[in-house]
Amino acid sequence: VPGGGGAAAAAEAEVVPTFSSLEPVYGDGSPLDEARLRFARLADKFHAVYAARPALFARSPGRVNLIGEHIDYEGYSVLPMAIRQDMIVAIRRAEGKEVRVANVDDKYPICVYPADPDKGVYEYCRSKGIDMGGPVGLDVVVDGTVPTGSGLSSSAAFVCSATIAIMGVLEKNFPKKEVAQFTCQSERHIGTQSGGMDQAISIMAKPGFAELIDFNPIHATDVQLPPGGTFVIAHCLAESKKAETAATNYNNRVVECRLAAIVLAIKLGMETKKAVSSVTTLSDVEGLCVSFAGKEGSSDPGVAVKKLLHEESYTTEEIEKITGQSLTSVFQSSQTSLDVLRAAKHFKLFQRAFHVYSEARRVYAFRDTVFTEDMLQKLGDLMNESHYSCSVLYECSCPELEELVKVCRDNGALGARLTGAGWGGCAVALVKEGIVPQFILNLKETYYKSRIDRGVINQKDLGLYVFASKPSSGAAIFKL
Ligand code: NG1
Ligand code: MG
Repeated sequence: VPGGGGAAAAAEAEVVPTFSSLEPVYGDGSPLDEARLRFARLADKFHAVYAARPALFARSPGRVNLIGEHIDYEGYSVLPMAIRQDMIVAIRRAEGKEVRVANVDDKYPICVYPADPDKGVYEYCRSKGIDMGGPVGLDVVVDGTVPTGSGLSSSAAFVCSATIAIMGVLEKNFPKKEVAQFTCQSERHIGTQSGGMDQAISIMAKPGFAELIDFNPIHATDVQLPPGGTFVIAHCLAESKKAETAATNYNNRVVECRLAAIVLAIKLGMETKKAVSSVTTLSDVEGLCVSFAGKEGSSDPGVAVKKLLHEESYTTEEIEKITGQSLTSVFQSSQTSLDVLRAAKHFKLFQRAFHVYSEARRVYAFRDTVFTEDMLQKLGDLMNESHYSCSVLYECSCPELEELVKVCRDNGALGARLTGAGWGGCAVALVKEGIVPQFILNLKETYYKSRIDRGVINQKDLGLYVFASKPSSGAAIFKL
């Protein structure tokens, strides 16, 4: 479009916004008074701990992924939306070279760390040749409302709000997509081989929209949500400890997907050495799979998976015969992958690859579902198919999530699925607007009541674990 290039380029260069009041972020129907109180409490705590006013505040939201699970790290687009629950941060530059972090909730003690000039904003600036001087000391207080270990990305809310707060103190700002990229790398320092969905949506979200997030390069496209439907988020109350279980759960799947991609590449005629050295994700071999499927009159890469991989688990020996070298040498540059190999007995290449290719297609089907009579049911069906695939092929569900998803469907949800990494955490259900209050009441009765009776959670906290959510806005800095 003539002249459109300018607007597109401007959107690409858009930096993290700075606001002088809370309205632009919290004025979207969420109670502004509550937000004001929260920020006031944060500033009070800051004053109590450091005897000073913070220089500025920052905020970044959690997210719920509507569809597209465990495919971001395979290079495929996903469809999350930001939620109201977030992390807010108060910060100022301090004397010395220490970072002190307190929480409004006294249950978290103050932590003190040396300022690390090798990570986060510093790492990014060095890669760009931007002179940052040495690391600076920081005083910080945080307040988070995203439940942890819930698949709602409390982690991205934490990493992104902290990062932009530090950017604010250092008086630096960068295009949102760059921030999304380097906050993703920052989070990998805890040892998970994460994709970039969570940081991308936390930084780039717009109120009122879900976003289709593409990778390589990161790009967000607004997606209008269906009229008449509401997404209800419900926690199954099993907490997923992602960092602790990385070698058998999350990182294990990343390794299995890479192995599936390498084996497919070799079976599709790529030279063995080249496959091992150049193929890292299933999206790398999609083109080969689609050409193969073409001969069968299909365009579905899943056809190649069905024909070329077997359903029984692969042993290390069998894969090494195909790759012509030991798996420890294939993954030698990645300690977290070597940890996976040590913990794994076998590899389910067929199931993982089939999930990834089919889930990638469901994301586009979800986005392309047109607003007709039966649209909500079609979206619900896609969510149900996604859950089945996560549960049976990707095996990232758990008994509590299975029970909760069933309870959602039994109580009228058009579709329900686990969301986020899984192995605990939340489900998301698509519910007709008119029945939302009754639906939530029913969930409380059928799923949560017995757990309150058993003391798993407190009655007064129930609102934290089951709620309807509208798409919230993305990260922002506040100079109030
Ligand atoms: P959770 O566990 O919900 O934060 C993780 C990954 C995502 C994505 C999903 C599964 C991190 C930080 N995030 O999300 O990138 O792969 O699992 O779709 O590890
Ligand atoms: Mg996370």
